[in-house]
Amino acid sequence: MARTNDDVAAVLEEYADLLAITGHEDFKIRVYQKAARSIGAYPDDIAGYDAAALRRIPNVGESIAAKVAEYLRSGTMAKLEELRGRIPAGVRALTHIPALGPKRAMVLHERLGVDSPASLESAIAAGALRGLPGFGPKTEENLLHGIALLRDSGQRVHLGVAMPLAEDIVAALEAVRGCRRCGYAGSLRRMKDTIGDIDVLATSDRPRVLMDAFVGLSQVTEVIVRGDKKTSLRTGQGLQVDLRVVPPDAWGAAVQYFTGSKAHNIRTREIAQHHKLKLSEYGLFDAVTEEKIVSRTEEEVYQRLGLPWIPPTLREDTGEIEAALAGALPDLVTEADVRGDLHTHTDLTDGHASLEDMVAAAAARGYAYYAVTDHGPNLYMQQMTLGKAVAQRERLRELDGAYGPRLLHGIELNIDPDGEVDWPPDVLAGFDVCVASVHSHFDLPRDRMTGRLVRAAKNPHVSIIGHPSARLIGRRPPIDADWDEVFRACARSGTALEINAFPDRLDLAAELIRRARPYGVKFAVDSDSHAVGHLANLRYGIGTAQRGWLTADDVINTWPLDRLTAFLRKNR
Ligand code: DGT
Ligand code: CA
Ligand code: CA
Ligand code: ZN
Repeated sequence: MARTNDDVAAVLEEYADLLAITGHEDFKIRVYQKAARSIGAYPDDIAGYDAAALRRIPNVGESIAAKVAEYLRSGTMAKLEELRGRIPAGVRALTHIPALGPKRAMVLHERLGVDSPASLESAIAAGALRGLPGFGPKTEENLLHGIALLRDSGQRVHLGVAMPLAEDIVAALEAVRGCRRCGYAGSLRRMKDTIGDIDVLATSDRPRVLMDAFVGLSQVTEVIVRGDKKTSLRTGQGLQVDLRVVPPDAWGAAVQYFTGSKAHNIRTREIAQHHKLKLSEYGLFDAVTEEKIVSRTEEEVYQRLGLPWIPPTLREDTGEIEAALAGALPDLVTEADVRGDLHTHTDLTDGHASLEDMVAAAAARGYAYYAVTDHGPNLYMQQMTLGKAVAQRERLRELDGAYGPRLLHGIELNIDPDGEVDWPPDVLAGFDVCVASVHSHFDLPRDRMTGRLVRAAKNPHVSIIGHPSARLIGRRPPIDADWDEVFRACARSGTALEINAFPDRLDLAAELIRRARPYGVKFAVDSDSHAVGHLANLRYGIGTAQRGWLTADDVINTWPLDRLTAFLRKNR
């Protein structure tokens, strides 16, 4: 997705937040939020657009177009600056605490002078909220939980933020004269679901030129440290980026070292010592003579340690060293194995693109099949009806094959607190694929939550449980269930668990995937796209699947269509 669009979307969201804090009408706030989402999802880069061009974007009216044009021209918006001047940044941070809306954040600011999550914590501890209307003891508990959640997510960002930024930086550095190789390492290369900082590695005989280019990047707002071996800086989003430059022949050793994880590296160093070798970011050396043995490629480094090359997504010291020594590393699923996407939306519900545009984009990705799964009627604000679904099905059948992929007509059902879904069996039977997801009642007691998911899995029409834990990274914790019980039910009933590739979900998470696999559970790696640009998020889901040690055979949307459709029918 285009950088400018994300940038503008963030600015409009901030503006909407500030409007909410200053007590503006809900409808006005929603207008900005909707525009933010539309611009974020708009497929073309809006850099350089004028107001007239901006107005062609859905949900962008005259006054927003003018503000955005001003921002694109000048890098700022007068109205936004005015509000920023009135509201301390910490108060806006308060609105990001789950369980605290903007209105109540403003009450806390005005009545108690609370101006950050930390000062709210102190105020609660001091009992300052007692007696404030609308803040009972239960609220205090929720707020403390919300603050903890916010802190856990810390300054870490999800892959959807870090990856495009890292790719832009790598591309910019590769273009610098004297740069021999450049790539990202660290948790990003391991495709961890959250990233603390971005580690970029380059080889060059002239490191200073690279460092100059690095600190001169447009994304940089602060240089933290600058040296010839390592330079660290901070971007506008507050994210730290480290660049390390090593001599050209040290690439393999350096990328192995800085990919980590720390725990994995401790093991590889131990193995080196065991062989009377010494492993560093500069190479693998003889421990006695200090003579360099290998350093050019990762493969050589691993090989001299008596190991096959280990995929970065496995490098967490959770069994990959033992598997490598035993010749039992999994043959991991890759993005190239994927033949289709089984959970996507259109503008019939909350998607931003038409059926035709989504299907054309799926075709451009070379998919053999593609499922459209708009929201079922029980997600009331989406206003789905059976009539609309059937009309969509007819249109989809007309388009089938016209663009390339076989089109599957699906629906994303809502699992109610008892495990029931939106429509009766005879209606569900009309769909090619039913995804069923939890979209409400996230706090049921464990027993009820488990029963709910098991019941949904046993439904003969439900083929995939969508984003099974319902977590939103940094915003909502996973639901609590007896997952082993759920996995058993899914394996027995032939229901796939989704690996939702949306970067703020990545759900199931890798740890649960790995725990589910031995039960014989199958998985669907889906983009849950709400816009054309989201289809490419699939790679984050594949990274997560790899971190869960999955092979292509474990993932139903790598299968040929006939095997897939047999699975989706669940022996009905
Ligand atoms: P993150 O940034 O918290 O998401 O996680 P990582 O794994 O990217 O960690 P980071 O950025 O601290 O370090 C990058 C890699 O460098 C790490 O995975 C392993 C390697 N490394 C090995 N030894 C050390 C060390 O002593 N200090 C640091 N900073 N990195 C080390
Ligand atoms: Ca890092
Ligand atoms: Ca780092
Ligand atoms: Zn959903």
